[in-house]
Amino acid sequence: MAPNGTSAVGAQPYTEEQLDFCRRLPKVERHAHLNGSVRQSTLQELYKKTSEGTSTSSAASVAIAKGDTRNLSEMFAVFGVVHHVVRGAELLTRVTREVLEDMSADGVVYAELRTTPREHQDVGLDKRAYIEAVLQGIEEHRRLAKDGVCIARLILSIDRKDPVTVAEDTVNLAIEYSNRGVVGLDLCGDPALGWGRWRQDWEPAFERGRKQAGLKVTLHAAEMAGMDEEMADMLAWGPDSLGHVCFLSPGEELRLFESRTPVELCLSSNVLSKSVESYSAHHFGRFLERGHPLAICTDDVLVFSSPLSREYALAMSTFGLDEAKVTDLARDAFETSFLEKGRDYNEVLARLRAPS
Ligand code: 6MZ
Repeated sequence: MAPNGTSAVGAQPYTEEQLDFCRRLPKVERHAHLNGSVRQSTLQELYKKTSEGTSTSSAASVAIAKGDTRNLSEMFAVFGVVHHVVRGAELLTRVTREVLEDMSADGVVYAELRTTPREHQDVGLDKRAYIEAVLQGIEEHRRLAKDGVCIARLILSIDRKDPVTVAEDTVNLAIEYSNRGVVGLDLCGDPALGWGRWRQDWEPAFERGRKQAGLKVTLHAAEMAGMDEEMADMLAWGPDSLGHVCFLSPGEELRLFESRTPVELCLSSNVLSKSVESYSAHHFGRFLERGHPLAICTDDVLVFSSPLSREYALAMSTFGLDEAKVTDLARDAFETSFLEKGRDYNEVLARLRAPS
């Protein structure tokens, strides 16, 4: 047995018992993109109503399974399919509520949803109304949930492909909504389109959000090879959390370990988008062995068809974790979260600590 309850087991399919245990385990989701987490049946339903006719092939094409030849950059096209039909306040509220219902049914007790505020000009929705609609979905879920609430907070994403003016707008909105459910800022999007802009564009924007409103900052980092310089700059600045970190040189990985910056690790997303060769080769193993603060996350459940319980079960079987270790992982994930101290925090903590 290696430290922390791991063992050098290769990728094994999880058992029904493991999956069942992981479903019942109260969990925390820290990295879920709203439009990447839309319910598949809702997407199909919305496509049936479009002028493209009754074909649902566009909706079906968003799912990436084993053997899919699309690489990470090609994969980003799937979000356009979702953005094409999830338009207007009513739909944004509905999909947010459904995402939280699905998470709650999967045993998620706290979620940080992230989304990129967009204008939907065709239906007269501006970015402020976009955020309001998503917050409304969170509120509706809380009010209507029959089988347990998934408490949620919002993180506003800045897409790497957008000009810095868009980033500044997003920071302004995050500051404005910082006492109404927005807890942080994120840097996301296709890394191939927007790397090399950290110091000039992104760092000043995130710094302002942090200084003016105490917003937390999470960054998609090292999602493709050759991003060492950006990673070094990010670490020197000191984000609150980092997502993916698939392509770290040994030196950067060591610096990350030393910084103790929490990481959000998305096993299926990384394997299916071919950033990582296999589950057993996933850097999760090294981070776990090191005792580094981490949260297992889904990224885009619509695209990778793997809810959080399944991600836990995959980690459990691949890395030989026992139930006690997996329970610790779920609790430790909460330690890395952006949820402010208070009533919700205490409620989540109590649910995570309740005997299963
Ligand atoms: C980087 C990702 C991502 O914002 O419209 N997104 N960015 N890496 C990933 N890993 C595969 N998965 C999703 O959700 C969709 C947006 O999230 C980002 C992309 O910018 C995508 O357009 P929202 O709710």
